[in-house]
Amino acid sequence: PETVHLADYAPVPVTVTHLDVSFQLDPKATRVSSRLTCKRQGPGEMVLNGEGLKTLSVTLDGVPLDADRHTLGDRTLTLHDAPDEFLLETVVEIAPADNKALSGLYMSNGMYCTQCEAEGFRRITWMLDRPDVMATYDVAIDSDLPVLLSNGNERAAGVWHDPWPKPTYLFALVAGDLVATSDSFTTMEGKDVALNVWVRPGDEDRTAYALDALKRSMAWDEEVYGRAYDLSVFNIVAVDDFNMGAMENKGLNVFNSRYVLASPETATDADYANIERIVAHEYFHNWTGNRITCRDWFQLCLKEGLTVFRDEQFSQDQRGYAVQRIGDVMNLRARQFREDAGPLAHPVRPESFVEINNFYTATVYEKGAEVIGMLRTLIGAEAWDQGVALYFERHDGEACTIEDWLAVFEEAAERDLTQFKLWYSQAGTPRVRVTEHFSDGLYRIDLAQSVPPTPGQPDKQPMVIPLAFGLLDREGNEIRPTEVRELTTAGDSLTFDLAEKPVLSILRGFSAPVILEFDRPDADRLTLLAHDTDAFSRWEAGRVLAKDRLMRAISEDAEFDAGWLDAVATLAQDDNAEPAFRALALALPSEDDLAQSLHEAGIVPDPDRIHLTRRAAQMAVAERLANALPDLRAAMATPGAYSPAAEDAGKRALSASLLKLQTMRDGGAAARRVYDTADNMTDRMAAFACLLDVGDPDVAAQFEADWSHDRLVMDKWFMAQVAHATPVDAVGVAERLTKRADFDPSNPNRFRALIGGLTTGNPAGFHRADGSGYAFVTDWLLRLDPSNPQTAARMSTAFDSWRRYDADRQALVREQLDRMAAADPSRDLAEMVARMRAA
Ligand code: HT7
Ligand code: ZN
Repeated sequence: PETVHLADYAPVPVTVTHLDVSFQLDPKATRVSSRLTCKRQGPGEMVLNGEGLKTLSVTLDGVPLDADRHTLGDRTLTLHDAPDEFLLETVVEIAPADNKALSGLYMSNGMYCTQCEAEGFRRITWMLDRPDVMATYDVAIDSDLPVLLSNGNERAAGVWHDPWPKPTYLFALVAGDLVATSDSFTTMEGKDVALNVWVRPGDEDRTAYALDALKRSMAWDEEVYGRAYDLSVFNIVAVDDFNMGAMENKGLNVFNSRYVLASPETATDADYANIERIVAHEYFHNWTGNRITCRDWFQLCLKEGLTVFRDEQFSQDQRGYAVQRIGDVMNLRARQFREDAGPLAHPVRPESFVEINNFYTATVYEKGAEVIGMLRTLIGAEAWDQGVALYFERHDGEACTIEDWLAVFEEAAERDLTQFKLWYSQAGTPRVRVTEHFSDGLYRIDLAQSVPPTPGQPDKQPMVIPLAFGLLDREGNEIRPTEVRELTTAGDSLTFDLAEKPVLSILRGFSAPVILEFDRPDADRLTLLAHDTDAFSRWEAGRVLAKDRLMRAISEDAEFDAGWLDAVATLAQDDNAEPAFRALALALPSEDDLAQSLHEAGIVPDPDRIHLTRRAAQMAVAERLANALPDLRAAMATPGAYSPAAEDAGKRALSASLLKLQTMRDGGAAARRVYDTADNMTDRMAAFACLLDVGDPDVAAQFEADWSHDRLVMDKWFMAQVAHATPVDAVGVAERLTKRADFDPSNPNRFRALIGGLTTGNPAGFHRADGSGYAFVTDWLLRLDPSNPQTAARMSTAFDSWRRYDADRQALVREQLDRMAAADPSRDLAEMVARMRAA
């Protein structure tokens, strides 16, 4: 398959400025008639994209095209001598009911919907399917279905006009038997906007939170970024079959139903938080992505990194800075650091790809957001605000590049960002080694940076790394508040005149996405854990202590010492700290995190040993806190009606952590009481997980009896059973569940719940030494791939850490990668497998 290179970008010789498209909907034979207003902007042939289209006619200015004036290929329609201005009309037929790839126009539970990012529009009709071609749209939908939606404003039933020029990837059409929950919003410019959340009949009592999140997002973008909405209507539609989380189509966002539907009985606090974040994310794209879009797909981070940065800011404002930031860093480390450390490592702005869908990654999204956070830290809030304002003013209506983005900040901050730009082109997580020296009243910090080699990038240059730090005295009093220094060379030093050696609090707020290598006394970490003014650093100190204990227990059989257990217990009981923070402080590093850290320390990780040692550490914490657990849990009660807001959610999070510890001591008695009396899904799921952990024989059947009618709740049921099976049983449990009639692999949520329950939720089960986990996952990837290559390729990343493990496991994984490569996989899966095999 062809590799696309950033360096080969060239604008189109003929562009499309307007599209008139009409749909006669039919599951097996939808007719799409389109009229493209085309305009030449340079010499060359016009090459339109199409995929799987049955072409019924092609005319230019009303005249059927002569054979010598065009070439109709499988995936291209080439016009050899197109005039300067013309109308190109095509009629094609497609079969949405047969489209199981969920890209283009497809059907989900009798409803028509589209997914066009990145290159799905070409599966609908012939078009220049690339983001730098921006056109206005008129859409007419002919169908008996009651609700007919597209982008823009509605002119008549099923007739839509979108006045804002947009690329094809933002096109959307939805048709179905849907019901709306509606509201309105008046923008700061005085425009009244109708807001609708469309769902299948029966789901309408679960839309209130998404609608509320939408209104809060609209107000926030006005207040913080001065950005107002620009159409008369904003529609959100919930779809059960969806490859990703949601899609920001202009004026018509399409969502995976799991990120819209919520009620206290069916959704957990985490679900609510995700709905809030994703609704905001898609809404924020209206400016960062839609009004200003990407010139080409290599610039994906231009919209995604920035929009993640904005949704993280929004969530911090809604839920509290510290807890949100810690959660975002945990997510970054779990997904992006892992990606950066393996064969799939790539720059925030990749330079080549085979299949763009494989680059909707944690690196582009989450590291992309961190890069923007660093930019803001480096230039300061004022220059940031000026630069962002200039970006909106200068580039509204354009398809832009990272160069355009950085140029506005170079101007606003009067600063050369050439070195900073390396963050976009160099893959790999930088290491910053910190060493301290103190003598004769002089305190010196030596800093050294390095970036590890990654595929295709053996040598790296030093980056600009903003290091936020502060100093504490030995009693934990802050003696120097937070300041930021920039590390721009391979090595540098900071010096301070001080009477005694201080306690350094460095990388406050996680000021750069780097790995700190800092060997320091436990006493310093304990001081930070107890006293640091920066909540992130406080949490981080506890995390480093825990990881150190776990790594030594795994590799040297070390005991869990009383000093550490006391510190954990003190924090768990610290009423001055918010419950959500205490819950985060109680959470031990994940098994995957430990496996990666052991690997980096030169120790081959043993998944079973990691699993058992982590459980032993939990047991040690449970014993240390034993007498306090019931009262502590009681203090976290949230009487009154369920509220998904951060305060109550934090109490439930701590309560769930404590219940897990209590279960280790009482065999599930407390969890059983919670399960039987819970009035919300957060508490019920926490208890369900505990009961699965102790092998409760009835709870899975009870849960099923209560919830078999609810697809989203049953996804949780599938996932939890696999994730909480013992490692020995996990593959068998997963296999048994795949045989059920309600395991429908063509539904990505169900597929991800079950297969992800094993690969992510149960690492020791996935990495069974007999290779059964690897073979099971490969079987299912190969079954899914022919119909849904995007999701198969995405799920294949489970294998990206295979080089960490012992030779036997590596051989078993290689066998499966070879099997996939030999099975004539899709372009999507083939690219992923090739990259992982190359390692
Ligand atoms: N921009 C959206 C990305 C997306 C997507 C990409 C490929 C295939 C299917 C997809 N569905 C959604 C989502 C976002 O980042 O907001
Ligand atoms: Zn996005």
